[in-house]
Amino acid sequence: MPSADPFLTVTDLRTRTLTAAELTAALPRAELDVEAAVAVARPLVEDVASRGAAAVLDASERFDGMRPEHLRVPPEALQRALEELDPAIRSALEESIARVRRVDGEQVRPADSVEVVPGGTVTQRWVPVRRVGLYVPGGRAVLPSSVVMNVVPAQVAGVEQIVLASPPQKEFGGLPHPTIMAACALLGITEVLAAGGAQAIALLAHGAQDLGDGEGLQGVDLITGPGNVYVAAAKRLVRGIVGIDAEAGPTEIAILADGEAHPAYVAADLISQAEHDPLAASVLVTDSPELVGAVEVELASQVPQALHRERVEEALRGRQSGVVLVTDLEQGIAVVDAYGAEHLEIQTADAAEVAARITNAGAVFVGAHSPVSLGDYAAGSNHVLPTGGTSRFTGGLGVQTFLRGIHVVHYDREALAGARAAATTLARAEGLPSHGSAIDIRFAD
Ligand code: HSO
Ligand code: ZN
Repeated sequence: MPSADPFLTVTDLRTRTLTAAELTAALPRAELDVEAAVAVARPLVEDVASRGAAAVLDASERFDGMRPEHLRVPPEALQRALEELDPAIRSALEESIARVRRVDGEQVRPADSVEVVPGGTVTQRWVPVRRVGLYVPGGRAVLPSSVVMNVVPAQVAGVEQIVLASPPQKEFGGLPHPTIMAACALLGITEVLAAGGAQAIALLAHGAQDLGDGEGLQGVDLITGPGNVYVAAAKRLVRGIVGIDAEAGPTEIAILADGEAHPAYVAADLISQAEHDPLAASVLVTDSPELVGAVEVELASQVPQALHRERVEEALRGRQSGVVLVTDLEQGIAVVDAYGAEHLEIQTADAAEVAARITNAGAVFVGAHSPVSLGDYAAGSNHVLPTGGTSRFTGGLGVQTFLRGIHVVHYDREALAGARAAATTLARAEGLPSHGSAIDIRFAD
């Protein structure tokens, strides 16, 4: 029996034939107004660019309610945090690190050389970004697992210098949360900043002449990591000066399920991501009205038991969450592809075959025993993933985020002779004859 006041609003697409664009518009999704946040973040970012540490401290006073004594976290504080870390949490972090390293270790790409013609080769070299800034939020929840997910791929890629920024916490004397600091120490990260929000992103991008301890901070080349809408706005503002990974929005889970799915699992997984944020999206796509009823029954019993039940309920009842009823799995695949979820679970018969057909998702979790929370902590996959439908054009964080491909071109004279006609003809066609001359001159004698 479905509950009298269902958590999830149903969008019934069973009788409708929609174009891809109409489909996207029909799906539940929150609008994240990054542009509005840009207006707030811009003066902050500009202030940090011109006044450095003083501007970060002023912003910290406004937003964190304190001026941290050390913007650069002293190494002893990191070490102490590790010594004081609960041993169970330490070994869980170690397990998580080992699994992500195991996966990422396979993703380092060797240089590959192609002999295009005899004597003419193009080699693709993969070169790590030299200095990166990783942002780890410290707002509603403290997520040491996000330290792991940012740091491990950067280290595996061979990044030389990693700076991590996380907001100062009033109750911990203006330092980042001890578990965040302990995770940094565990991973060998020594450059940690007690800075959060837009000001942290600006500080990472622009650096500072003097961080308040008589020493400067060098700006980074690339900034990665999740954060709230102001962090996303600041990333948008510094993009171009530095690289960024993506603008993260509230977390999302979509579940494509058929009548064989376990309603208790489906409900638990929808709740698990709703636990992050009242704006989190939990979307169930199914061809089974019976499953919808059974999931509602489960939600009615599981939601009241959740520690963060109010937040969960707000997320589930929000317009960004809901059920999409489809005619069959074929339409279901079209729906989840149009949605492009950050996390997509496939809980159907032949889940692996269905999963293989998905083209838009941050990460896909296949079958009854691969819940999203496994991926959040201990699958070996990364949990910093594209949100808001941006999986259409980008993937999650990984080793490749921290590598740049450089083409190295090496032709000898005979090989150049073979390419001469094509190159000079195109140069003439483009009205750029000097391009052609730069080739012809090599055959002048
Ligand atoms: N599900 C979040 C990541 C996370 N969950 C961290 C728990 N801790 C976004 O993928
Ligand atoms: Zn999560």
